[in-house]
Amino acid sequence: MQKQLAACGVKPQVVRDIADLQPLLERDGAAVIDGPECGAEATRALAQQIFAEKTLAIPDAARVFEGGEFDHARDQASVHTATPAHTDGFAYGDLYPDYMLLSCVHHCTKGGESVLIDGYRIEQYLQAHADFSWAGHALRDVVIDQTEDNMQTALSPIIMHNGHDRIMVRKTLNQKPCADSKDSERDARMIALWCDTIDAAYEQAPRFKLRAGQTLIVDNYRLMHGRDPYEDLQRMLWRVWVWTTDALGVPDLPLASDTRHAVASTN
Ligand SMILES: O=C(O)CCC(=O)C(=O)O
Ligand SMILES: [Fe+2]
Repeated sequence: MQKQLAACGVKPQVVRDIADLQPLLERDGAAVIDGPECGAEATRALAQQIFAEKTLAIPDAARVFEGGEFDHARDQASVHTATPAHTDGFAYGDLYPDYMLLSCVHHCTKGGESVLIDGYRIEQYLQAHADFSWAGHALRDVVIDQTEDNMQTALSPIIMHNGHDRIMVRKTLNQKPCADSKDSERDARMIALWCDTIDAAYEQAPRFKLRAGQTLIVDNYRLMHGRDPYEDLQRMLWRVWVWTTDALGVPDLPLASDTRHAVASTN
């Protein structure tokens, strides 16, 4: 099973031509483009070019250094520890963005490598496992509480269907059984298996360094991303979230590429 776990890590291919991205996004769930400018507006423009008529929303970019500049959970980010694999934008509840871009303005020479984990393969791994199969099969059925503190409510299964062709997986900071769960111990075990398997896959996954001038494009419905610790505080990226026609929906809220507008009281 170790081999199957290692196979959950994704090392994206690097290309120079926008036209090469779409097939790679479909195959691997991610790709890196080298060449286009990496500023805030340039990265939004790149996203618009990639997703073209499928684009529904591309909010302003967010500066990323030690967590997103305006993320509410930024106090939990540290350059000294790894950022574990996660889904972006879950503060928007079930309407999290289906794609995200990270464009690197300044990379660090030591550490800071990126990691991508394929959520579809994590599900398959759990389903195929003699002891964990029950959890692998429960992921699409059991409604849990995936609400980030003070943010948009999300009472939904860890793995969902978007209603047309896309499967959505999610790893948030604080997935827990619903208050009215019929078997909260079982639900907690399922959640722990999901999170622990992702963390174990993270340990074994291939690393890649996002270098200045490179932009990573991630299918945020399929892959979870994280990065290793680093020291150089000048490391800086722009993050751009994208909602396309493949998304479950676009939040009826002001949007940004961070969580500043996802606070529940704005409902
Ligand atoms: O620092 C990184 O490479 C990724 C940070 C991250 O997870 C994000 O900005 O969404
Ligand atoms: Fe992230």
